[in-house]
Amino acid sequence: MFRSRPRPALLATIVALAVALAACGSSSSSPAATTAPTSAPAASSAASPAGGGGGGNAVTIQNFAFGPATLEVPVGTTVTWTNQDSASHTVTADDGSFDSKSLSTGQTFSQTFSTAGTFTYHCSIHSTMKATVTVK
Ligand SMILES: [Cu+2]
Repeated sequence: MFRSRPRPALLATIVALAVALAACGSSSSSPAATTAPTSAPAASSAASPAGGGGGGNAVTIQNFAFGPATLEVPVGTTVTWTNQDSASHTVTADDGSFDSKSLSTGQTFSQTFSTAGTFTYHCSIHSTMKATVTVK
């Protein structure tokens, strides 16, 4: 009669553990199945120039640098620069063919490239800021 006492407690522990494991297993498997199909194709749009009007013609000025530092666009593309720094910057062609003048935070500058070639540009305020637009 002494030995029958521990059994119900042990059984209750095992049942509780089994329920916890079962709940854990079923809740983690169902969300994984629903997220799988749609995630892959959306990520590439920011980097690729495909489409001609959307993602491949923007340059961000941030942390005293142009990003991307090398941008390749088709002839006829209008490239837009956006200054996201708290400091002012310029977008100035090395050959003087375009110049944004000083852009303060949040301001944009657009330049249409109608001839093929490699166009190097810089910030006239910070001489270390250099970048390239390749038009082809
Ligand atoms: Cu600058």
